[in-house]
Amino acid sequence: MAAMTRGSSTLFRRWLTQQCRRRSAAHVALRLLPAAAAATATPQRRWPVRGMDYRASPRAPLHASAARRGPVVQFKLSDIGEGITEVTVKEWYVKEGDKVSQFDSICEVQSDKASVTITSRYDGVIGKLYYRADDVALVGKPLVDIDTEPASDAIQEEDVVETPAMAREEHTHQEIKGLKTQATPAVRRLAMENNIKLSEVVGSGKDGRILKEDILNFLAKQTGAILPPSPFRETASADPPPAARPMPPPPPRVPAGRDSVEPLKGFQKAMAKSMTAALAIPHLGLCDEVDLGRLVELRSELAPEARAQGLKLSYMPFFIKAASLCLARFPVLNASLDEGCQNVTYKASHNIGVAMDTDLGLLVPTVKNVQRLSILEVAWELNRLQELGAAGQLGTADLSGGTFSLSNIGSIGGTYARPVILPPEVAIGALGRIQVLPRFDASGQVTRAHVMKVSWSADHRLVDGATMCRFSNTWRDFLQNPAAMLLHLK
Ligand code: CAO
Repeated sequence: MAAMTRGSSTLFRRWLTQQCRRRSAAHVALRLLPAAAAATATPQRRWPVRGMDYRASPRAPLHASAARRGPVVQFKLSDIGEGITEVTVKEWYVKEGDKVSQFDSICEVQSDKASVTITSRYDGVIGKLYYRADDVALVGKPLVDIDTEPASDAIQEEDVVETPAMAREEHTHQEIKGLKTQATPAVRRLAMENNIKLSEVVGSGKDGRILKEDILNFLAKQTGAILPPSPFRETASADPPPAARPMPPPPPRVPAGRDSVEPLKGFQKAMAKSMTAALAIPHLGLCDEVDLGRLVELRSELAPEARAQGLKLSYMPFFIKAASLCLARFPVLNASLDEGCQNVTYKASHNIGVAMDTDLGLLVPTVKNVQRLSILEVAWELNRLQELGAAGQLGTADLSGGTFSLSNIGSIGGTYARPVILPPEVAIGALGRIQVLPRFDASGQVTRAHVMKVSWSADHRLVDGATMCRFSNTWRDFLQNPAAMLLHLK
């Protein structure tokens, strides 16, 4: 345990977070944290029906203390901007009768552009929840009632505070017993789910900020949790062959013998919209294969060093950096075309979108300004985006501004793909699975090669096949001889 690397601690954190999030975590807490269990295992968690005044229901005694409180504030979902008129309520962090303080997370909502945490502006007790999880909430309509404490600020008509996922670090805080305790909504939610008082946790972040790690360490100390086996340790000694990720089969959603109709929501709706727009682009396709033998060797040399720094170094950072070096030579692939096909904008930044398979569906967060980043910096950024993606916390800042995209379908197992361009970008590459295959070397001998197929799509209104092919050749050459990239790094 003492020798635990930051890498394995990241995995541990992820594992422990998942454990905490799962409904069965109530049982873990039940066994190890009796107080927490009492709160989480209460079987009466019934959601109010939309439009129904719950205080008129038999559960009204929950609010018996309301008479001693200040007025009831009706939070309305305020304008989130970007023309968003509706959002999906992904998760409630509170239930009726819960006490909340200012800046406590109320719920997570998801538009077709980003996930947003709604936080409280008042101290008080949660009254009516107007939606269930997964309902569509409308901008300008009530979201939740709060029976405020008399000292709370003046009541306003429209009073939802929304915090874009990426702005959380800077803007969220919580007052506890006169001390300013800083923590992100996700951290406070984790604490809340496990009945941990933030005031009892020592923050190891900047200015005493409480990090997720602090909560998990606190929880681990209380529960005596044992570190799960670390995949990093398992593969550390061997030369790890790149392996496809095991994916659990999706849960069956259609009851046998009956069709079911569901509205498209959130990111799925966004995918439908952007892919329909992509149909207007005449796609040019080009495929090639890359022998990644040297890169496989180089990565296995560098991975332990990266791991020691708490970083997972996959092949992606090399693919991304090589693409950026090529975009510098072929700027037309890092451009966009206006609607009337009158003007081309050549983008200064190489913001490389990475197709990511998440529980929320396909997301394409972008690694920004790759032209200025080292391979290690790209890896850090990718690790950060993957962690946010896994936690369903990618915000607008990370999901917008892409200028070129890569889709590593090979990490799941595909060989070829026909990637669809994400407008307003003009090109995308899909990377297949690295396979060990026989190939001839320069002297005609059959050798064991690490072959990856790459499939490019480009907007044929702007990019011709010859340019796409030259770009692909250059990218391939960088990856077949990764040391050559050194010459171009700043
Ligand atoms: N061939 C073989 N193995 C590969 C591989 C490939 N092309 N790409 C990655 N791997 C290996 C990695 O090296 C890693 O193995 P180790 O643990 O031994 O290092 C393992 O697969 C898992 O990698 P990863 O997926 O965690 O990390 P990554 O940086 O390679 O990829 C990401 C990140 C976000 C691209 C990937 O997780 C993902 O989501 N891929 C799916 C993309 C997708 O859905 N595309 C379709 C879009 S169109 O609908």
